[in-house]
Amino acid sequence: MTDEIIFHHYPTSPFSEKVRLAFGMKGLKWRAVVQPSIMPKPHLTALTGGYRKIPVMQIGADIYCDTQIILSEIERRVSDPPIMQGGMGQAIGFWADRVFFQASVPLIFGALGDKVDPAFRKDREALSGRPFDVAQMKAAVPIMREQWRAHVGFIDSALQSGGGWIGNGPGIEDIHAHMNVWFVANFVADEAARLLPEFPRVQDWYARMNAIGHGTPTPMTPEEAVEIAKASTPHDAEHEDGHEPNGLKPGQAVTVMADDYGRDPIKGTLVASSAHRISIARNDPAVGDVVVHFPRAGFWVLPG
Ligand SMILES: N[C@@H](CCC(=O)N[C@@H](CS)C(=O)NCC(=O)O)C(=O)O
Repeated sequence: MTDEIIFHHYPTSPFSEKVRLAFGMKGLKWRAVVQPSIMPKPHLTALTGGYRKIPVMQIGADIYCDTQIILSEIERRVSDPPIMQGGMGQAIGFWADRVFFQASVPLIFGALGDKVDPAFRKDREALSGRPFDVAQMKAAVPIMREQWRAHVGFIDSALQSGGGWIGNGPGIEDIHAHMNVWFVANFVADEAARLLPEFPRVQDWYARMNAIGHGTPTPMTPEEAVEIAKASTPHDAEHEDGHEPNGLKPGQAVTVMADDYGRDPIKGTLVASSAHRISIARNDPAVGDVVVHFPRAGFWVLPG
């Protein structure tokens, strides 16, 4: 029961689509908790300690924030079939999540223009710390269209080496590369219809990726997810990393925050750390004792 994968997401979230595809590649059963796409998200932030982004994976009282750590945890728990065989899979995620994503966002919201809900705009201004300027995004569409095309061109080059997948088989490289194509194709289909036909190999790969599906989700309410955390005990044991560059040690109070947007600080006590992961313990009356796991790349860890 406590090993059940609980996935906090919403259907239109492109970052969630990465993980849903990983569930599909591994044929997994999972529980789907739909969270709001704007604040407040009281059940989610009680579990995470303030991290508000989507998706979040929960297994009992262990909470995994960010697709980087979620994908590696899925691979660690369910190794068959493997989806992380290539060495640079996670690094490709940085390309997809940052520079490629930054070309997709104005392409989408520039096209949607005034149809974007004012409450959503306000929320995204708070998330990014910048104005959600639809006119500016609209003006940027021609430039971003060229950028987006060039990034799809990278996918096409990767597919040229044969095999039909970016890495050795369907895997994490494909999952990361797929995200922005899916995002644009789902929100501004005419833009995808304009740009993708130049790349028939990408179109073919995109259709095969979509056919992988999402495994088998069954719904769960946010309230139920919180109750499961409360009734469970986190699994991670304390582990001191002798290579911590700044000497962080288990038992120390730390604050973890994303380095890009949604930089809400999450406070806790260090349980374990490595080059790839930091795990912090926290207690909240609503959820009891939980351990929250973050990646290291793309997150800052501050003492105190
Ligand atoms: N680095 C994060 C990025 C996640 C992210 O930006 N998610 C978007 C949704 S796809 C988000 O949280 N937007 C704000 C929100 O949904 O409240 C990851 O890889 O999980």
